[in-house]
Amino acid sequence: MSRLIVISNRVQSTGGEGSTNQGGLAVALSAALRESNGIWFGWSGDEIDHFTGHINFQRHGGVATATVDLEAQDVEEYYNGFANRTLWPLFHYRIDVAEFERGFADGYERVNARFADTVQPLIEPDDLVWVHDYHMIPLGAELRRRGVGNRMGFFLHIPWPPMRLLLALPNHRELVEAMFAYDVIGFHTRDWLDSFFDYIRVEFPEIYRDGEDRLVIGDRAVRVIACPIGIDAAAFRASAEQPEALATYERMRISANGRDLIIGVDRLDYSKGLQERFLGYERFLSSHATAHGRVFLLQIAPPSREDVQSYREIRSALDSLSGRINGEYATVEWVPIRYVNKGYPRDQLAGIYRAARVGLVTPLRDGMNLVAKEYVAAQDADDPGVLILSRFAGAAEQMRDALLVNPHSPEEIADAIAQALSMPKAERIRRWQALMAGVADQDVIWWQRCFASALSEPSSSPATVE
Ligand code: ADQ
Repeated sequence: MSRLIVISNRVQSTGGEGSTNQGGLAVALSAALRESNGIWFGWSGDEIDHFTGHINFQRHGGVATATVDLEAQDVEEYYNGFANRTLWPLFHYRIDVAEFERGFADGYERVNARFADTVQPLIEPDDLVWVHDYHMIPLGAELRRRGVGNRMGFFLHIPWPPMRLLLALPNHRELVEAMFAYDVIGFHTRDWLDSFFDYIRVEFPEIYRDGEDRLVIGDRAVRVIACPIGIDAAAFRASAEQPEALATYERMRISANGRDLIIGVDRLDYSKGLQERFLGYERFLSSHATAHGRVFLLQIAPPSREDVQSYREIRSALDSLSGRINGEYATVEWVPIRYVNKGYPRDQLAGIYRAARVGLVTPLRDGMNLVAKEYVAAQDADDPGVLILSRFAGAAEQMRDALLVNPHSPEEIADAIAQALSMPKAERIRRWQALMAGVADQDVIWWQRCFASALSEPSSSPATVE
């Protein structure tokens, strides 16, 4: 079995066996890394005065990690800049908040070159290299320039934008050309994959598409696959029945005091559609007076990326919107929105999901959205809640038995909330069983195998990118 080298912006907590705060991605990659005796490489999250390329090796829960520190200017231009102020908004269809600064693009290139210089000596001839996400798109090409001939794959965790949006990026061709250095490119959904092929057809007409999933570029082939990420379904389901989750569930039930709980859990990000969600809920309150005092929305949204202006703006917009709705509808004994700006440990989160009659997951765009899957996995099989899911989340491609809504439409959100709250138990159970079967079947280990098997199948001779 070949050794796996995983490269991502941040190395996630690889915990120990049974660590309950590990995300699904960390679980799947840690398992594969442990099995193959591999290494997970990335930025430490720390800053240093001058970049040295010094690698800090550690071992957590049997997984070897290798991290480097970056200079403040690198963090500003590469991470806060090109990754989070240019690519993230553009790839989430938010060209209005995307910023196109040459300094950001330069910093992005510089940091990818630094990562390549640093990680290259760790790569041995038979290793499989798996690069993750939009922070690292050009890394594969940088490694090829340094003579790395290994099988290399790239997985994008966020949407791939429609061609016409991508054209707004000044260096779009360079960015996409760099992707041809990989042997396998993975997206979550057919939708993102189709947008990628559309772009290639128009911008690189000389590239031949061989069948469904191969691009022939000169003397080599790149496989392009849709491989949707899942959660660690069995573990999440089990954690919803552990004492910590059950205690949280009980606390939620007592605090709900017979009212129906609608739950939202998201990083505080403009792509998650939080304002639209609050407006949809407000529409529900304005058109369903009988629900007043009988239902409440708990929105858990820990702030993220607060160094970026657009994130500070969304936070303050949500503060005032939740205040306005509560001001209008609250009574002395009922608050319609409980808005909490902090994160919770996963087992407590599982208990909160389980206590919720409705899971409201309404991003405007999302590569996948794991909260939708976690909500389903945490439910009580005999009395499950109802998932309301945005059509524009990658997860909607698999989760057809959710109530699918257009997150821009307050009426659709309001109608779906009303439908969910009055749904007969038999229908709730039928929908949940279908959703749970998919979540359990295509879990995060399935996803890891789906990508890793494409990566380990030789399909072309190693490339050298000039
Ligand atoms: P994210 O944008 O971070 O991920 P998502 O898929 O929803 O979005 O995952 C969020 C994770 O963070 C979930 O596991 C959730 O439980 C956790 N989380 C969120 N809020 C939390 C809170 N308040 N407390 C504790 N935990 C919280 C990116 C892409 C997604 C894609 C994933 C994986 O944007 O589209 O699904 O990568 O590929």
